[in-house]
Amino acid sequence: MSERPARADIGVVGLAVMGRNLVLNMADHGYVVAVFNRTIGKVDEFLAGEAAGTSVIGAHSLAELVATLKRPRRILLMVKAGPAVDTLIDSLLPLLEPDDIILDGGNSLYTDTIARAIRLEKLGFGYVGAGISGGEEGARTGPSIMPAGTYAAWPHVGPLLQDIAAKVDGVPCCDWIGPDGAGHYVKTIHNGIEYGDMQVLAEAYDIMNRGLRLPHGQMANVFDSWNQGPLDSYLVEITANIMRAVDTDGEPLLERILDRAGQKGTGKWAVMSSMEIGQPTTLAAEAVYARVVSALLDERVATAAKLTGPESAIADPVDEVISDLHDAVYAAKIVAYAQGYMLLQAASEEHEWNIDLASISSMWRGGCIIRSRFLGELMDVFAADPDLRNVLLSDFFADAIHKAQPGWRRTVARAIAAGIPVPAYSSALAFYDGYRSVRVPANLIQAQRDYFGAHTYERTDRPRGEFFHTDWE
Ligand code: NBP
Repeated sequence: MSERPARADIGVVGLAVMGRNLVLNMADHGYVVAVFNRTIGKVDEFLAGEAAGTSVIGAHSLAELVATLKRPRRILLMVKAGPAVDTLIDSLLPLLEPDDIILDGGNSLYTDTIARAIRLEKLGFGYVGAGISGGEEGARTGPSIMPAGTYAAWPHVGPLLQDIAAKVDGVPCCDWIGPDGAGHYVKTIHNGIEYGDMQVLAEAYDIMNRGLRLPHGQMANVFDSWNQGPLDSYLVEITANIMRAVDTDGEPLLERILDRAGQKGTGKWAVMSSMEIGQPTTLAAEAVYARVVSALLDERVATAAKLTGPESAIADPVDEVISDLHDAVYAAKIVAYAQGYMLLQAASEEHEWNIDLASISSMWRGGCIIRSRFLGELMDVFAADPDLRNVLLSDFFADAIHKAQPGWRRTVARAIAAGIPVPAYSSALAFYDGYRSVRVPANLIQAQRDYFGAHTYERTDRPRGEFFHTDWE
């Protein structure tokens, strides 16, 4: 391919599922996109296939890609997160000029993005770490995009990103989030919440399937009915569809799928960050651990023959169990978001990102995997009170969780009695009960720590900050 005039609006590097679909989305919106992929054959395949007849321009080298770009050059990396991003940055920098902008749309670890943004800004380039959610379909038709980094780059990349993003009530699910790694951090927390949402629905399926022995069509109807109310969301919608899907012999496909959940690490990153920052993101953690337990498939099968428990049957009337289950799902979901937003707030303060939670909620209303009616309500709550310290303290969600509480508790009790694990519902409830407790048994923990390690303790009858030690022996 010979050198071409600089007429491309943006360059995209990486033509796997996300890159290809984002490029087609950009082309649909009238942008001229130049593309490059490490395995060059994929460039030609793409141009001859899905991109045939579009304005997409192929490049067989990074130099050729750069030569096609209008200034300031904008290059979106859509490659596997990790060293590939640094390799590409190192290869691109000698080809670029100050004020050119590199965007990383992959699932990069936010601390990597912080380091890259600092490095590139020092060299005079713009760097944008943009979390993108919505999977293959979202990339093609409109994802949720969470960009952050060099603010001076925003006027050059914002209109394009907002054009290709999903829209809810005409508002793009994409807005500027803040400095350096804030966008990738927000995407990480999005994924932590997504893990929780998925686990909450998986537990509902387990209770209906193993506890109530409901046929799959009936379970699909339950999810459909939930999708008409406060649980209205993409994940509930696709769960109903999954319940209805059948294999070639007409039997439910779901039961043929190995119960061994995969993970690519973003849920784990959310939980690791919660540990580092000191926020109780317990539901996401339980969701990650539930996947880890699921992956111990061979061990579980061997253990099942040895360790006994109750018959996993729930004898209560089906309507009552389903109604309570709805409330457990709703309450656990509220806790999942409350915890996710607590972590966002704490990280925002620690990194001085100044993250706007109403804006984040707005961006998550469409395009992404956790899109839902619920996020519109969260947006309203934070728009009404930007200083709200916790989702649970808003009148709307406090009222909702109070109403859901009896059914939530009955669901946890039923599941425990039937030996069906409900780590999401029960850890959410444990958090709720702990978070609303004036006194928790940490006084004993402090006494034990002082006993064996002379770690000292504060007293209830003395000012905070005064420390005491007892000679316990
Ligand atoms: P993958 O994450 O599977 O990455 C494949 C792409 O990375 C290919 O273009 C590959 O080139 C390129 N690549 C690799 Br691998 N190593 C490279 C290197 N050293 N130098 C240059 N290119 C390299 O693609 P994806 O699923 O489209 O995801 C792209 C990014 O978006 C990832 O960070 C992912 O985590 C994120 N993301 C994915 C989804 C999703 O639903 N899949 C959703 C949201 C975000 P090759 O063709 O030569 O191997």
